[in-house]
Amino acid sequence: MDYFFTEEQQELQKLARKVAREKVFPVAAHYDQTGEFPWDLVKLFAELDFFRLCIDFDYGGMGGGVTDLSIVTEELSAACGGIALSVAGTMLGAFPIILYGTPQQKEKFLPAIADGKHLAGFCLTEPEAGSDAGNVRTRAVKKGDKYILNGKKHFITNGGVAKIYTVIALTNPEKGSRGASAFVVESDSPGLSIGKKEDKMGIRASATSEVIFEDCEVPVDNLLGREGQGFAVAMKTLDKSRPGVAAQALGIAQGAFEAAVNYARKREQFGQPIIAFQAIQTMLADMATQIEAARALIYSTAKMIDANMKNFSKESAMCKVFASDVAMKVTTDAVQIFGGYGYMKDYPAEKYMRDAKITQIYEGTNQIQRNVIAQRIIRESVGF
Ligand code: COS
Repeated sequence: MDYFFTEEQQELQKLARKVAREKVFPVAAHYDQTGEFPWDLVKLFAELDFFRLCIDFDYGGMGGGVTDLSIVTEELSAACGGIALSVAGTMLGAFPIILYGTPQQKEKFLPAIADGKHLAGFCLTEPEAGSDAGNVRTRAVKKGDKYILNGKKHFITNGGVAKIYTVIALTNPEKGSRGASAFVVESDSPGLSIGKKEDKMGIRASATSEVIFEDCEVPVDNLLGREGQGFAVAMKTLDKSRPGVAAQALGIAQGAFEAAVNYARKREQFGQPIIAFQAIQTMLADMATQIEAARALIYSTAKMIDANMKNFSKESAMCKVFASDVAMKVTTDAVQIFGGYGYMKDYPAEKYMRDAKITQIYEGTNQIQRNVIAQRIIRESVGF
């Protein structure tokens, strides 16, 4: 199907697809097994300008938007959802600066992110604040020209490999989520340390760690937006990043689908390739249809976001929920088509299935996404 990408976007898609096939897929199993961080590929993605896509021209970027990021994320995820996250996770960490930074803050932090020299991470989640994001406990107390941060963030994508963290902390705990504020915290700030690195089911090439603040000193100039605006910063960031998670899920589904088609062509049973059997054909037809429906939702939403649509919480949540559920179903069916081989690590199918699972969970579980969608429906519904 044609999603009316610009010429530049079509070129970007071609480039990302070539890199995914030639450079990412051949090493995907290695990074999955070792859990090492793919620094060599990060360097390559930087050279290919993937980190510049969503950043303004003024700050070393290419002035693109969610569509461009989704194109690259989809293509890279078809080869490895974990490796793709080095770019998408950095954009999640950078969105608060892009959305709320002053020109001075953007000038200070964005060019190095655009160059791919500094990765970024978004620090919202805490042990007691997962779905209930308003329940963060990390404190930020203003002392002279610094804020002093204390608390622990966990499950942080790019934790331990990022140089720039955008952090949500309470400046006024009595006000709950209305007392939260957002900060840019550099990894070498006094009092910042990296805790446990998680050993995960999937997306194992992506670093996920605790980020700990113990009397961590942050210059007052690093406050993003106003004091008390932190929850809004977090929610607006997630609205913008969730189509990217959907694109990751879409890529994972596409990769699993293509692997299943190839396998079904080659695998012979009862004297013929299993793709000749209607039972397999029906599964493949359903997989392809679901993938295309997810793609249509993601790229139409991405276009609306890039056209400066005012509020897109609902559409963004719809992309995430739909594409990640599709990814789970498609990758599970891909394992089924591979049969016993699908369960073995010698073939790529089981990795796609493991990688798909997180897309139903992170950046807001699919249960939370449905709440977001329902709240919007209730607010918007006018009846006949
Ligand atoms: N944009 C701007 N502001 C928003 C917003 C959005 N998309 N969503 C909510 N807000 C504002 C509300 O308007 C409200 O403002 P006021 O206090 O001024 O009225 C405030 O934020 C609180 O909103 P609400 O009462 O809806 O918040 P809840 O505590 O009920 O939580 C959910 C809302 C569940 C949607 C939110 O906590 C969430 O998204 N949770 C999932 C978090 C997540 O994705 N975690 C993954 C980790 S990040 S990788």
